[in-house]
Amino acid sequence: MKQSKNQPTIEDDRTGESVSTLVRAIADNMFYVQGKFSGAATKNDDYLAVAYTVRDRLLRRWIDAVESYIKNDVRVVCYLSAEFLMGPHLHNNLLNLDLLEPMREAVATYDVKLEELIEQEEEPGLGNGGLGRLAACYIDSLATLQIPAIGYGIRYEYGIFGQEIEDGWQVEVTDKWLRLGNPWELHRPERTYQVKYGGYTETNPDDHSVRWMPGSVVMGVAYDTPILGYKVKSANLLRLWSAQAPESFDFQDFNVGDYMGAVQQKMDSENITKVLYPNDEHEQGKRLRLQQQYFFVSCSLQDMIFIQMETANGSLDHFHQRFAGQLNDTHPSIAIAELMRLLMDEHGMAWDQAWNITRQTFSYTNHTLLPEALESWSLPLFESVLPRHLEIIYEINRIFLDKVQARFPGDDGRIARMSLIGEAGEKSVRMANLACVGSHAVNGVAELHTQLLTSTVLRDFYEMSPEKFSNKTNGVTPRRWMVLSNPKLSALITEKIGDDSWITDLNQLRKLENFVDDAKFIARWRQVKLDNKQEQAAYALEHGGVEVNPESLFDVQVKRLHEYKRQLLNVLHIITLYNRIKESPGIDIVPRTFVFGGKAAPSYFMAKLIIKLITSVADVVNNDPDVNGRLKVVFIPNFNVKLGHRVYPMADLSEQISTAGLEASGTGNMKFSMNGALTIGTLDGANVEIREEVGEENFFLFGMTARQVADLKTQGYNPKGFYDDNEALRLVLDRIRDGHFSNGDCNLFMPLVDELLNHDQYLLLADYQSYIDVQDRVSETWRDQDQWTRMSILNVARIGKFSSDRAIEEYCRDIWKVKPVTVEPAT
Ligand code: 26Q
Repeated sequence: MKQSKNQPTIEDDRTGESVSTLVRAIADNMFYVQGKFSGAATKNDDYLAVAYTVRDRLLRRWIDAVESYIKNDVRVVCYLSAEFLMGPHLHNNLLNLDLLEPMREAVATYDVKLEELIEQEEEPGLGNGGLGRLAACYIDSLATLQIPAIGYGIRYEYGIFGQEIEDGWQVEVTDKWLRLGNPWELHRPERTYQVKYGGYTETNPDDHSVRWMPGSVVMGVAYDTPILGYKVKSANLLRLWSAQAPESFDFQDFNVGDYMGAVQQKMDSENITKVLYPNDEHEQGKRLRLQQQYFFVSCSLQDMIFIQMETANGSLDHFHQRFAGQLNDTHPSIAIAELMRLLMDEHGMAWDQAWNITRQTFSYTNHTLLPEALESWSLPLFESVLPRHLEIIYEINRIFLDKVQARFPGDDGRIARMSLIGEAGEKSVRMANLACVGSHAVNGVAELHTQLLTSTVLRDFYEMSPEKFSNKTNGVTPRRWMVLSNPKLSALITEKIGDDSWITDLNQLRKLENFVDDAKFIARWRQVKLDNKQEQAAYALEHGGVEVNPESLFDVQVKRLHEYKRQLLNVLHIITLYNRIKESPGIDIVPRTFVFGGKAAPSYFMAKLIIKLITSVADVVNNDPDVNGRLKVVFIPNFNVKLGHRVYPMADLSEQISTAGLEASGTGNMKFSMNGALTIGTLDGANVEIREEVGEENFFLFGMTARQVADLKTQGYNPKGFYDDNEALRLVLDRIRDGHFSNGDCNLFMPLVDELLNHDQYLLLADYQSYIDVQDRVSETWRDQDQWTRMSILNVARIGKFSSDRAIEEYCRDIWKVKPVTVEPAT
């Protein structure tokens, strides 16, 4: 950073913040926080100085908000989630503070481009994908809607791994996101709690109270990140817990004489928050994962109890009126047993009162349908980590099963299915059952998902208490996923609608329908998309060495790699087109650029092999002279929030092609649509509702329905039959098997071909022809650019429902029973 010329020109009349104060503040932070003169600063120093300048401005609002919440004695939403995939903060905070332009000018006086500083920020990858990103969108909407809320989670030292591609294979590198410092968080050593593990319990024979004698203790310390709403005075809190060894605790109480053992224990305890588990479906229970879950839940509940005691004269009687605790999947569901334990064992409350408070506090969101993905813990493992909680769970179970027995006498099958303890095979603790029993509300994340939940995996619980169940279709924040990542489209929308109120009232996008036949508007809309594509084409060339044609149809699939998401079906289509070209090189074909992105869980062999197939097909297709650039295949390494900002705005076609009935909701589908991409998709998850909203004529539907999938499976599915009967499909699979994409190596992709021909669990072959037919219709539609653009405009105009603001309003109204609180700036 050079010396500032310090010649500010504008005074920002909206915020009252002048450019000259910003310039001054940046210099102060550079000197007093970084300990540098601007002349000696690195780019990261520049970024940090600006970030601290922004943080100072958010702290003010944050303090005002906290004061105002305490004064108003309001109910606070506590969103408990093992993952928060926040994405970079700087750009978002500048947008929310309405400081983008003044800051751009301020850093320009130092000869620095704001975009470079925004790019410099390394994102906190504290989540795997959909579920973690949903938590981040919800935190954004809670703040914007001025709902008092705390996001409670884990401050992983290493977030989701970085993905590199070597020789076409995924290689994982550790994500040391804290390496260069994190200016957005505040360390709160005064907010530290003890978390116990293992050991045994003792019951006092006189009063039956229970004492837990732990085998080890870990300290949890809070790190707070203020979360601003969009152009509002309030701010909320993301409080993440980091594990610390207790100071010399081990020496005195447990390990007298065993110095090495004590040091080992210290290292073990600090391991608890070391790393995020990189799989996005439940993997057979690992001890450390259970320790992580319990760790952040215990810290969070102790924190809530502390807050309540402070503000309610030491009484916990109204705890549930003070807090609404949302369980983001079963990962935090041990909270139900932990709150019982804290209220009874540590605060002397009787069972019935503690149970009433617990049930009225919690509600549970389910994010999956795969029965094998429902979380359960082996009983011996669970008991060795949480012996007291197991006792409490047994007691909850005993009382609960008595009720089931009374409602459905003699229905032993039902009782076995609903038990919190699984008895089939190895005994286990079933977390979804615990979450249902211990919550007053349970929800799915899309209409279809909720229907399937209540009719399959949670059916017994639904029949027992139907009033608890509801649907809350997911949503995403238009601040990050439109305004911040697609400024050109946003500016055009604001100009047409007449103001920017759509940013917090997304249904106003409907007004765009008035211009859908306006030729000038259509041309401008198309030009915005083309500009976005051009920018990304330049980026792809620079970073991936691939030359792509911005005029081609950008066909994009970005999401975690999973067989059920069917990236492989997309590849089958690419090879089908390739085969058509090889068959007759002169064929008239719509030029397409296929873009893939997504990480595979490191232990998921098939998913990694699919990545290798994509990159191998890319090598062949991109370099074949017959293809002559008409098809391009690009795999973007390390897809994350930051890359999402680039990818969604450039897409023409959004691939949402999971086997019907398996994708709970999807949220990428919403981001694409908001940015004017058309969807090719199955009737799965939120696709169903997106199609309903945008109109079936503006959505490319293909494939079997969830019902047809279930029926075909019960009839007995024979994938070979589809192979035998379909020549084009046969040619595609033969080309893969014969080593066409692996330099003649016939073994490399054999596991994929074998799976498709012999099992095809996700019914790719059954949906193949329908997919190809609709892809052909996509190409035909593309040839009429005006028609395509009209469909694109209508997608955006009708996507309002999928704002996370709508989703959060529904949670507030139906589940949390909370209302906004307007924050008055303190005087
Ligand atoms: C559990 C136990 C042990 C290790 C890992 C896990 C684990 C971690 C992450 C299990 C599941 C996840 C993440 C699941 C997820 O992201 N689900 C997605 O949630 C989105 C938001 O609701 C939906 O849109 C997607 O459809 C759903 O797949």
